[in-house]
Amino acid sequence: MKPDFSFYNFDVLSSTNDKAREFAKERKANLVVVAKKQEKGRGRFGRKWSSSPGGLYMTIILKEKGLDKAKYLTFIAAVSVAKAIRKIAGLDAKVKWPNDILINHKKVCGILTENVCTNVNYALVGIGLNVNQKKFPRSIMRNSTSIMIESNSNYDIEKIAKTIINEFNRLYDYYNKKNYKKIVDIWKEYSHTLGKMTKAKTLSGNYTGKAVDVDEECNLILKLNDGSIKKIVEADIFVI
Ligand code: BT5
Repeated sequence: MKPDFSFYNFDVLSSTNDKAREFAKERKANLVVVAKKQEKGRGRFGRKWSSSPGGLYMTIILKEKGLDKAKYLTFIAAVSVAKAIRKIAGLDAKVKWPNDILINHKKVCGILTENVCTNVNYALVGIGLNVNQKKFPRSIMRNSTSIMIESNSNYDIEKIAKTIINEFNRLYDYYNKKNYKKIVDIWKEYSHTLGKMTKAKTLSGNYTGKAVDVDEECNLILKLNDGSIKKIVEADIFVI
């Protein structure tokens, strides 16, 4: 059965993922925490997420199927955002492995999925989407964009949030039914990455090759220049 998500709205939070963690510890799930701005928005590996007013900052709290399954939630969230952008703004949004959404090769959204482990496990799916911002801090200006910048119009952030959650709910059905292959297949339809020459920066070194596939465990498969195949589990990637 599809969950009925309820929204909890805040003007300012340190991070919607932190507030969601508090709710999860109180055993609350199927909630969406939304803030108009964040004071300490974060990305993967403790990086900063620029969270000025005009963006959408939200975290979905879900009961987890297993800690190794959270990556499918990241994929579902990414596709939901891409679909919502296409529907509302008519822009060609694409998903970049593993957790970004791009418009015209620039980052419009990032996703941060975290876990809360008690005797019931929860997943916190954090989504940061640039909606009505007109500019960004200098350090990220070159590679960032917003729906406003790309379309020259302002959008109703609440409506976008609801559209994303509707799309998410539809895809979440596959997750509930453990149809993980379907999730990966749908993600591939929106992929910016596949078929492109790509550099992957991992903790164990850098690899350059053609992105030939994403496997059923959400790993990126690169065909390196020497013809060998390299499975990338976690990395930052750059299309070259
Ligand atoms: C991400 O990390 O892309 C995940 C971002 C998740 C943010 C949401 S907002 C709601 C929830 N609450 C939180 O505290 N977090 C989540 P990563 O792949 O590590 O990318 C981070 C990098 O993206 C930064 O180092 C910058 O280069 C860039 N960046 C930062 N802010 C950005 C923005 N607003 N738009 C585009 N790029 C940005």
